[in-house]
Amino acid sequence: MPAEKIGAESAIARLQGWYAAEGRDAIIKEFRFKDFNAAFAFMTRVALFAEKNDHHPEWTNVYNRVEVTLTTHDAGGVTDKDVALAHFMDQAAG
Ligand code: H2B
Repeated sequence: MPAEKIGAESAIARLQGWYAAEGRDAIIKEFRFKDFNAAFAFMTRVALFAEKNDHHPEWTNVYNRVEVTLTTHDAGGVTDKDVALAHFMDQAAG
């Protein structure tokens, strides 16, 4: 059974620094790090968590920046799985 859609607005109310995407039900945050090494270390930690939970980010990396979009493809929008992944990312970013 797919996770239940809660929507971007109720997700960002439970998070810090995330905002709603335009044109789709998703949440976005840009993380900035000291350098590429720090950014990639973050991505590695997140990748292991994502794989363990079978829930994966859409993201791009340019040097020390990682821009992340979270949504649950199976549900067609934001679910508790995205909130959990967002919380993990916020902690992993320190
Ligand atoms: N990640 C995200 N963000 N949304 C999904 O719906 C999703 C996923 N589904 N990772 C998983 C993988 C699914 O495709 C596999 C088959 O379990």
